[in-house]
Amino acid sequence: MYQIDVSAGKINYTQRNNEIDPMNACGPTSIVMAVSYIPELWKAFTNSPYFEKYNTFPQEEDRFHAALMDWKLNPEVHADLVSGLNMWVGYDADVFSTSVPLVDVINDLRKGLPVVMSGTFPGFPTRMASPYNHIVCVVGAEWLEKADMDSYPPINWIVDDPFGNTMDNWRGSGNNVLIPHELFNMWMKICENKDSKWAHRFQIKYQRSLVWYLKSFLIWLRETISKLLKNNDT
Ligand SMILES: [Ca+2]
Ligand SMILES: [Ca+2]
Repeated sequence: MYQIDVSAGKINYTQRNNEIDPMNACGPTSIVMAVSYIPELWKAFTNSPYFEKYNTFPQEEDRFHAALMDWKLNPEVHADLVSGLNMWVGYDADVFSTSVPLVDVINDLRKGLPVVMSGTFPGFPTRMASPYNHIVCVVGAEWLEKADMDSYPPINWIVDDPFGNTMDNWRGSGNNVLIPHELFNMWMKICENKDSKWAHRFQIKYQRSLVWYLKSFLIWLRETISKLLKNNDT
């Protein structure tokens, strides 16, 4: 098999050990995991004043989740995940659409960019009573022959699933789960529609706005003053 894997050599994230609402943290965990796989975007994420502001949480996905809640954004709503990440990094890093062709997802992977996607999973190999709406980070694809790598569809998609192994009812690690194309296409929203999928795609060329810098300065000022006051107290 010949693979593209944009997560190769990178740390895998699980939502199960999160401090904030782990059962419903697939969105923030998948977004932060994807961001961590893109060096330029990770730099923008960790340089943000919010990264320090929420540093009482050791895990980056909890920091992001806490910020979403402070900003009254719903971590299970795609538009809110987009607003949250873009506010955090200061530019339009996350572009969400409900009509992304899977060919475009492959093209992003070829450029080294993961894609965060949403699906309705019936449960595999054991079907669950009700399907599970879930968000995962798509990190690659694989083909049988090297010469096939330019073609579509791939044999398998490679997914970093924050909840666990998608192909074993989420038991065990969700790192680099191989999902056959037919199942992937059926489970990803819009389900059973070959052309349109829900996907967060990431942009790395950025221009932060003056407003963002001003906000960042105010956060820094507030944090610095509160630290100074604390030091004076002790
Ligand atoms: Ca975690
Ligand atoms: Ca991985």
